[in-house]
Amino acid sequence: MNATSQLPYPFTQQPEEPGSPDEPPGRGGTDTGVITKTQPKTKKPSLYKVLLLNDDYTPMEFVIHVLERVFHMGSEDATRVMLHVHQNGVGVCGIFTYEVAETKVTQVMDLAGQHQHPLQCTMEKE
Ligand code: TYC
Repeated sequence: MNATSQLPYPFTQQPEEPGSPDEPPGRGGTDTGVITKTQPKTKKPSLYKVLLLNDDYTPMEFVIHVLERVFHMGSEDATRVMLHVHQNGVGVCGIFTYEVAETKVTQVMDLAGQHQHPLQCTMEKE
C-alpha cells in the first residue's frame, strides 16, 4: 500500500512537490544564468540650504554672534557671511540634512525673537 491509496476519492494523486523542475537536469536545459548582485540599500539624504535674510534693523554684531553660535563659524567667516547678506539680501549659512537644517532655522529664529530682532532664517532644498 502506498500513500495515495489511503486518500479518499478523488485525491488519487499526491500533489506535485513545489519547485519541481519542469525540465530534466543537466544538458539540454534552456535556463540562462542570471547573476544578481545585492545592492547596499543606502540612499544619500536630501540636503537643504539654510538661508539668512537681510533686514534694516537687526544689528550687524547680533547677526555675527548668531552665525558664530549656531553655525560654529569663526569671526572672519561670520563677518563675511553677514556682509554678504547685508549687501545681497540673502546668503547661505550652511547646507545640512533636513532635521539639522530645521533645527538651525529654529535656533536662529528663537535667538532673534528673544532679542526682539526681525532677523529671518529659512531653508530650501538644494
Ligand atoms: N542690514 C542690517 C543692518 O544694516 C544687518 C543685517 C545683516 C541684518 C544680515 C540681517 O541677515 C542680516 N543693521
